[in-house]
Amino acid sequence: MSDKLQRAVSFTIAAGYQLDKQAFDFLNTLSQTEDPVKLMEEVIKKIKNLPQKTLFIQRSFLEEIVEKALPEVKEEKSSLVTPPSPILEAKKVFHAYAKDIDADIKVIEDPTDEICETGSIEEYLEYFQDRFQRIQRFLRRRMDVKDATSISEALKSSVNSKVKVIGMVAEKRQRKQRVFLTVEDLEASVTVLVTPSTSQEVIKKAHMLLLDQVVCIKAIKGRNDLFIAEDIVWPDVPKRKPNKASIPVYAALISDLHIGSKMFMREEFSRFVLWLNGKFGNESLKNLASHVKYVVIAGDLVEGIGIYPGQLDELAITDIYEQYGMVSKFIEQIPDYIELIIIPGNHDASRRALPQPAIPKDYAEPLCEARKVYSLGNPSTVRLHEVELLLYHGRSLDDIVASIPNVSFQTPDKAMKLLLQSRHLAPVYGKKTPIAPEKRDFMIIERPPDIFHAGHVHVIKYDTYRGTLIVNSGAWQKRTEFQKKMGVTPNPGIAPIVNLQTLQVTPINFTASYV
Ligand code: D5M
Ligand code: ZN
Ligand code: FE
Repeated sequence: MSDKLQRAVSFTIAAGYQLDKQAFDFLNTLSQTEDPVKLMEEVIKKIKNLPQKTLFIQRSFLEEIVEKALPEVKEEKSSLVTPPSPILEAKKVFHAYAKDIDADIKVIEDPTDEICETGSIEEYLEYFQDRFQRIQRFLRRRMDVKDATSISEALKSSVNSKVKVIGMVAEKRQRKQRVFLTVEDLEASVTVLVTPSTSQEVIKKAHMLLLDQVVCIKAIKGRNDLFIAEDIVWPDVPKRKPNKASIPVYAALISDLHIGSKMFMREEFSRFVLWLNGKFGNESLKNLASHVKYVVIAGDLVEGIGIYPGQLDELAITDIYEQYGMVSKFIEQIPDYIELIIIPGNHDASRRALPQPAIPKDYAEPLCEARKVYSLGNPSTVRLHEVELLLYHGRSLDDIVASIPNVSFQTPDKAMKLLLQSRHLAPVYGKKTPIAPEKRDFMIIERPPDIFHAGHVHVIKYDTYRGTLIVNSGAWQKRTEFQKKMGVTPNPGIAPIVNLQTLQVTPINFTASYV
C-alpha cells in the first residue's frame, strides 16, 4: 500500500468509517492519479451530513464524489464500475420492534466491587474452604448424598462396609485400567481406587474428574485405609424448565472480537453491526435484527498487548488505548435502543486472574463515551426480562480440554457442560487459568443459569443441558499463528442470536457478503 493510500485509510478509520472491499479497490486505483487523502476528506465531510448513520463506505458513494470533485477521472470510471454492493441497500424502512419495548435488565452478580484479595496464605485457605463448603452444600441437597460423612469418620468404619464422603479431588493418577484418586475434605484425605472390575461406567466417570473439583464418592472401605469406588456423584445443576421472556426479544451473544489484531475480521464484524441496523441481510434476517434488544460481549474485546510470544507481529494497532478507541468506533454504531453488556477476557486490560473486575475506566472510557454500556466483571450474572444469563469469558476451558478425554477445542459445549456439573467455572487450580484467592469463591455457579454464555475457544457451539442453554459464541478473529501451533481451528464470523422467549438459537454467518 502506498503511503498516501495508507494515510487515506487511516484517516477514514479514525473518523469512524470503514471502506468496503470494492470501495477500497476503487480508492487504490484512483490513488495512482489522484490524492486519496483529499478525496477521503471530502467523502467524510459529506457522509457526516447524511441523515442515516452508516459504518461502511460504498464504492458508489466514492464514485459520486469523484464525479463531482474530480471530473477528470470520469472517463476511467466506466471501466471501474462493478455492480453495487448489496450491503448498504436499505430500500424498505427498517422498523425495529425492539425500539418500542423497554429494556428489562438487572445485574444479579458482578464481582467488580467485591474483589479484595491480597495474596496471603490465609487467603488461599479461606478460598478453598469457601469452595469446599459451598459446593458441599449443593451436594448435600441431593437425596443420594445427604448422609455422606466426613472422611475421617469413614476411615473408622470396618473393612467391606459402605462409605460415602464428600471431598476435593487433589490427585488423579492412571495406571493401566485403574485410576487412583486422592480426595480431601477439611480435615483428612484418603486414596480412592477405581477399577474396571467395579464397572466401566465408574471408570468413565473417573476419567471425567477434574482436579480440585468437589464431588461425592460412594465406596467400599478396603484394607490399608483405601476406598474402592462404587460411584462418583457431581453436584450438578438440577433438571428444570428454564425461565423464558414473555415477549419475543432477542439477544445477540458474541465474544472475542480481538480488535487491534491483524486477524480481526473487520468486514464481517461491520456486517454484524450493519445487520443490527437493519442494513444487511435478507428480509427474514432483517426481521430478526429488528427484535434484537441486547448485545452481550463475553470478553476479548481487544487483542491486547504482550499476551503471548510473537504477538507483536500480528498486531494492527500496538497501543492498547487505541485498540479500545477502535472498539468504541464499532459499538457507537450499534443502535441506541439496544442494550450493550460487556465483560473482560484474558486479552482485555483487566487483571489476569479470575474473577476479573470490569475493564478499568481508564481503558473503557472511549466505550462509555461512545454509547451506554453495562461494563461488568468476569464472571457476572444478569437477568434479561425473565431469563438469567451467566456470562463468563471461558479461560478455564483450556484446562478442561487439556485434561479430559473426548473434550476438544472443537467441542466447547461439552467442556461447558462439565463446568455446570462441577457447579464451578474454573475448578482446576494452578494450570493455565490464574485464580485469585478471594475470600469468597466467585467462580462457583451459585444459581443454575437459563443461559450459560462463554467464548474464548473461538468455536461457535450450543447445546441444552438439564434446562440450561449452553452457548459458546465463537469469535471475530481469523486463525492466528499461535492457534495454528496450538492446533486450534476456529470458525469465526458467525454470531448466535438467541430468542429469549423460546431460547432457540439462530446462528448467522457474516462471512458471506450477502445472505
Ligand atoms: O484464545 C483463543 C484460542 O486459543 C482458544 O481456543 C484457546 C487457545 N489458547 C489461547 N491461549 C492458549 C494457551 N496459552 N495454550 C493453549 N491454547 C491457548 P484467546 O484467549 O481468545 O486468544
Ligand atoms: Zn479470544
Ligand atoms: Fe480468550
